Amino acid sequence: MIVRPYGDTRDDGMMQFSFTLPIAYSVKAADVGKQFVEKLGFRDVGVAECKAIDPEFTFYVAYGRTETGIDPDKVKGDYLEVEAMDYYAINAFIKEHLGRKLSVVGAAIESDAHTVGIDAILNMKGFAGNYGFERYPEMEVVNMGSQIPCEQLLRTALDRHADAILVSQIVTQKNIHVQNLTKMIELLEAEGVRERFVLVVGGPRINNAFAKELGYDAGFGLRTTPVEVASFLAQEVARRAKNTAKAT
Ligand code: B12
Repeated sequence: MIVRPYGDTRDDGMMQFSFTLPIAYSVKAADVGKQFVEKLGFRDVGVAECKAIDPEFTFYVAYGRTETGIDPDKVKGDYLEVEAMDYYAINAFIKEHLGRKLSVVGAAIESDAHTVGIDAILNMKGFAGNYGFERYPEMEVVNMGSQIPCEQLLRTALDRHADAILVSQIVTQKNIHVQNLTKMIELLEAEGVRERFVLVVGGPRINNAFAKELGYDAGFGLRTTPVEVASFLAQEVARRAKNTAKAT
């Protein structure tokens, strides 16, 4: 079924925009913004806000109508599909299927100094009303913080016999995250230990398809909660343990 943006009534196609143009505010600034949105193909355009934010920049809030719709069922992608479990179910699952603690080492790697994302997943207090991994009795967690060289992260993961390595990348300017994330993969491969770990990356501009492309096992984006990541890890580590047991 095709759906369209909803403003006031179903299928009215109304959308709101906010953007900045590098022009000084003047009497014609509102028209410049309006015509810009019309050029994008929107009808019934209105400019609700038009303000100088600097002598050479004008900020806009505008709205407009589109005829374009989308069929959500036709959207295909590489999404991470994991059975959702809660905190209690995850701990019980690890106990039953692994019979030992699930060990995790995480860090924001290389130049990235942002700790809040990785803390949201690992710290006891967690994120959005969701306990972080340190609170899980069936998990063993090392949170190394930020600006951790890949070599140091790998060394710790090997020393701790970790099941999973969690990498955070927040800064994406000039594709620095691609360089850092590729470095981690290349290091794991060069050391011959890539298959030893479930390798996960997260950050506001990460998604599962992108993570897979780079050679990671899973990727998590904006507003990820610890329980989503823990559900994936518990199931994936248990699946690998079962395969190893079968093979031996
Ligand atoms: C706080 C902050 C800082 C603090 C960080 C302090 C700290 N101890 O972390 C300081 C001041 C140090 C900082 C510095 C810089 N920052 Co800064 N910072 C922010 C800010 C305001 C908030 C980030 C944050 O804490 N978000 C809250 C957390 C909970 O969200 P999150 O990080 O997205 O994490 C969630 C998910 O992404 C995911 N996730 C994240 N990591 C992981 C890992 C795993 C394994 C998993 C599963 C999930 C996961 O789960 C988390 C919970 O849902 C953002 C803007 C913003 N509003 O987002 C800019 C922002 C991230 N910073 C930015 C920049 C550019 C910088 C600097 C380069 C600025 C400069 N020129 O010096 C430096 C970089 C320094 C460096 N070497 O990295 C840009 C990045 C732009 C880009 N695309 O590259 C942003 C977006 C601001 C902006 N709009 O320009 N920053």
